[in-house]
Amino acid sequence: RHEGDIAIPAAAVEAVRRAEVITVFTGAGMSADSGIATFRDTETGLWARFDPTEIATPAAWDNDPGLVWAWYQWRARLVCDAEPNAGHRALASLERDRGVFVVTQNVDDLHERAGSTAVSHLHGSLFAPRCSNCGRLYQGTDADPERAVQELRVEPPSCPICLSPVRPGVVWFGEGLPAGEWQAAENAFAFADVVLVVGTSGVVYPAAALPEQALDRGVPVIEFNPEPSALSRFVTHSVRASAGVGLPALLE
Ligand code: BJW
Ligand code: ZN
Repeated sequence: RHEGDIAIPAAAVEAVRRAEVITVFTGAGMSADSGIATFRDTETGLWARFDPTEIATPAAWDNDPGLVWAWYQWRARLVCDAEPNAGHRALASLERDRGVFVVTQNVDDLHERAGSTAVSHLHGSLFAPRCSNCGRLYQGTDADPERAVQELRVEPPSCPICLSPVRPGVVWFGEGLPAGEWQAAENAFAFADVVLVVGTSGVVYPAAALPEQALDRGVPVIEFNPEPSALSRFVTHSVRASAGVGLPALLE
């Protein structure tokens, strides 16, 4: 085997080969091999300046919208400058060959840029800001990522209809998940014959309940994560590999 001799359990390979419906659940670790930092192990760069689990909250937005807006602008810029990795590409080619549904907690667009088309974004998107008051999607182009990188605060743009500040189109703690995306995810898990869990700590609910429900139905769940996660004790197979190595090894 190539890909650095990652050992994929034969039963896992067989479960994927036999499955009619394949559902994939991804978290921040999916994009780590693209150079995008994860949430809960962030020692480096600008991430060290803010705790993402504190800034990704409605309270942070209420207290300091300029800081929160700049932070998301900065992250959007990092994603634009990044490329999908071999793991994203393996999932896209699996969709072309076999069909697969990706349920992602990620707010980046790397699955789509790798070629996946069936993707549900449970926690929203960096690229769909909307009015904080009336909810209207913001189409403006006055985003100035360079400024966000240089300055700590950038005044968010105003809604052209109600003049309220435009907010990032992501789901913060205490907020509900987008209903349509959640419904699609529940269906994808309800019909799955096999589930791949990639690069998530499995601590954020209700998302983390989806693989648990599949396990309760007796569906094999295969985890790809270089470190143990909250889900590791329950999954059927744990592959201790990064997404960019483990997924191509599974699907080669
Ligand atoms: C690699 C790798 C490599 C590294 N390859 N892997 C039940 C019990 C307790 C609390 C709750 C509950 N139900 C709901 C809650 C509250 C809350 C919650 O879950 N809290 C817990 C933390 C305790 N949930 C919510 O508030 C949710 N809403 C909700 O429940 O609404 C209903 C409601 C409303 C009102 C009142 C009550 C209920 C909303 C959750 C929104 C989460 N939002 C964020 C931010 C999004 C915007 C942004 O990006 O800024 O979503 S938080 C953050 O965590 C982000 C992520 O999507 C999410 C999950 O993180 P993820 O992806 O798992 O990343 P990490 O960093 O944690 O893990 C990375 C993993 O990758 C690690 O395991 C690494 O080892 C691994 N890795 N390199 C593969 N190369
Ligand atoms: Zn508005």
